[in-house]
Amino acid sequence: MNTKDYIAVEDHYGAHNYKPLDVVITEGKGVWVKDVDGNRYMDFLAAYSALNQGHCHPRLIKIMQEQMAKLALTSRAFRNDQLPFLAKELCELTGFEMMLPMNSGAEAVETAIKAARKWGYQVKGVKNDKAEIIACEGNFHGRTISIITFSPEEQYKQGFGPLTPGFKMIEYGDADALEAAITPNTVAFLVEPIQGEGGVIVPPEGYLKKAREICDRHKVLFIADEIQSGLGRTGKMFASEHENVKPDMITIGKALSGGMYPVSAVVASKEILGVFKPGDHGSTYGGNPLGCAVAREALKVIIDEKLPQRAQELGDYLMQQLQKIKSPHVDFYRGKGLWIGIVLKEEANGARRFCEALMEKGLLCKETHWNVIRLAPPLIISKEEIDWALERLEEVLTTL
Ligand code: IF1
Repeated sequence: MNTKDYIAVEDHYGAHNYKPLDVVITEGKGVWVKDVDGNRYMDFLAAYSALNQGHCHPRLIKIMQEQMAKLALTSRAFRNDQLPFLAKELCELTGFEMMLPMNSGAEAVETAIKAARKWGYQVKGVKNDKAEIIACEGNFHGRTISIITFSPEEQYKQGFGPLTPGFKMIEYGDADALEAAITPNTVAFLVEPIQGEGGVIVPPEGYLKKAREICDRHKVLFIADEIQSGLGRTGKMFASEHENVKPDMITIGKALSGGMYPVSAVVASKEILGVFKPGDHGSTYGGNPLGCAVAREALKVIIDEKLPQRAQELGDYLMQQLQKIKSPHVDFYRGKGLWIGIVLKEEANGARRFCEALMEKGLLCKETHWNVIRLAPPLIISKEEIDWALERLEEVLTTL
């Protein structure tokens, strides 16, 4: 079987809710992957930052193998001996008091929404069923019905109604809009410190700090969705740290398991996560010993290998080198750490064809929106590997 055959089978039996680049990957190690035809590529997307530790990190393989041979799942009907440690270590890392484990990112966001609403009724005193949550234009928080309710992308919600009441949208990066949108029923402001799907959008300096102050003044919870921006990607452990902002709640996912297995979590204070009583919320796999064991090791790898610091230094280097490329197609570059959007001019005719050309040269990345090439390599990447990628980027950006 070759690439064509695999694609034919998938297109026949698999639902067509994606249009991936036509590369069928069969092996991965570090920043490198191999396809079924034996071609080698550098992965410059890292599964949307789930692979900050790189493909198949040896420490994560080892812990997975050990733990799965010992105990993989108990459900939360019983306790297991890994969850206490992940809870403690994640709280110590983030400076929060409590965590609640789930699996996918969307589930963590749903959990945060439920916690915020219940907190609104029990602590803030909002009347039952009146809670409002404010989200931003350009956001991406997942695919559940409630979350797509406040998606800015028509396609994500078209045909999936009826949607969920209780959400409001405001402009991203505009703190005054936040203040204006708050009512006595507002329980939370949900925001990505840097928007991923939005096109790697870094908000104006001081925005998060101002939003934090506004939330404090109105007793509104500040929820940072760090599922993509967290765990080192932007040069800090969490992107909110760039403005010294401490959210009331953080959603974490993706790299929490280093690509091994879906593990997500919400961290917050006891006042907030304490609203959950036995039976209020849960998940069969959430908090399972395999997921907890791999998450514990994934966090240790991020710390031991100084991935935030690497993202900072190598991200600065990548940005500097990109700026030197004289391309007729590039409008500008934006981003933070090892998370960069190459914004193309309107005349460039979209980012997709650039991603296809880069793939031909052995570099895998993915467009976002129509005109942004997003770069987000594993954070374990070396400077030499970045130079290798830069050669391909320069070639494609100057000759296509
Ligand atoms: C797909 C995007 C990235 C996220 C933030 C929650 C979630 C995500 C900030 C939900 C997920 C993923 C989903 C994936 C593609 C990807 C994505 F382009 F769609 F927006 F990364 F930029 N919060 N983002 O970025 O987490 O439930 O997926 O585990 O194909 O939908 P999930």
